[in-house]
Amino acid sequence: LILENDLRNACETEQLLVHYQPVIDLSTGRLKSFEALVRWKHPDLGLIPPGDFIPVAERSGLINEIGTWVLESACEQVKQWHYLNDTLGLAVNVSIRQFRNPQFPSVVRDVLEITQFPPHLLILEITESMMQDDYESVRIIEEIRALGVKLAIDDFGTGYSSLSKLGFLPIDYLKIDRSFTMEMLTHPPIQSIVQTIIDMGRNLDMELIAEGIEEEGQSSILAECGCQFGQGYLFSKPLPAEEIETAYCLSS
Ligand code: G
Ligand code: G
Ligand code: MN
Ligand code: NA
Repeated sequence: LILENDLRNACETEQLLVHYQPVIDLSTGRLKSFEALVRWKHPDLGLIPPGDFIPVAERSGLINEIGTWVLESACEQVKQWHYLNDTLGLAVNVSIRQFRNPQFPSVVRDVLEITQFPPHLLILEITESMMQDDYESVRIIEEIRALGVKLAIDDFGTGYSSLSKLGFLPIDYLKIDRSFTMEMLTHPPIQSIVQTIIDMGRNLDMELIAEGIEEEGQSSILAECGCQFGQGYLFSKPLPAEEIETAYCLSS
């Protein structure tokens, strides 16, 4: 059982760290970007996955502090890697409580300024349920876009939202949820749905990223269907920065 106080202590004693999962161009095999994924290195329990503590962070409001820390750490890290590859993008997950914080656009602006991270290489991942077309959401999205930062819809196809919102909100990337990737080879109707998501995204000038690619066959069929980018264990699991540097020759 994870308690708010343990998590607060983890933030203060620097027990959080960021792992990075590469995103690959499926047609060329080129490295496009990294997704930052937070972990908690607990002194007794070992590495705790975000699914076990992000909900606690959301309930307690600590997610604002944790989210800002992840954003700044990851921008700082990838900025270092830009000395060797200055086209590398960075995707950071944003939870609803961060996104709905009226201060959020200025937090992002401050982090970009402090780290000197190029805004057009930063992708903020939100989920379908956060895409509301109320005045406040539209304002936040427009302020973020005005900074030059990109937006992605994470886990696309699994949440509850009406498709019409995609036509009103300026979104750059759709991330196809890994449940589709995993079943598309064995269930023909799932492959049809994936093709439809890809076609819709492309018709709306969005770029597609498939998640959870574990097999070569999934990668090639996604590329054939017109999905440009992908991530998953076939390429790499999320790794600590030092291991990324070795695997992708990013240490100077
Ligand atoms: O890496 P892993 O599969 O355990 O991640 C599980 C989930 O935790 C992911 O779906 C991701 O959305 C979420 N997550 C990972 N890192 C962060 C983060 O820095 N902030 C938020 N809000 N969610 C994260
Ligand atoms: O919700 P979000 O897409 O941010 O979650 C990403 C999560 O998916 C991470 O926790 C990561 O560890 C996990 N993940 C990444 N690639 C794969 C994969 O190929 N297979 C499985 N099962 N999980 C993956
Ligand atoms: Mn994500
Ligand atoms: Na996802």
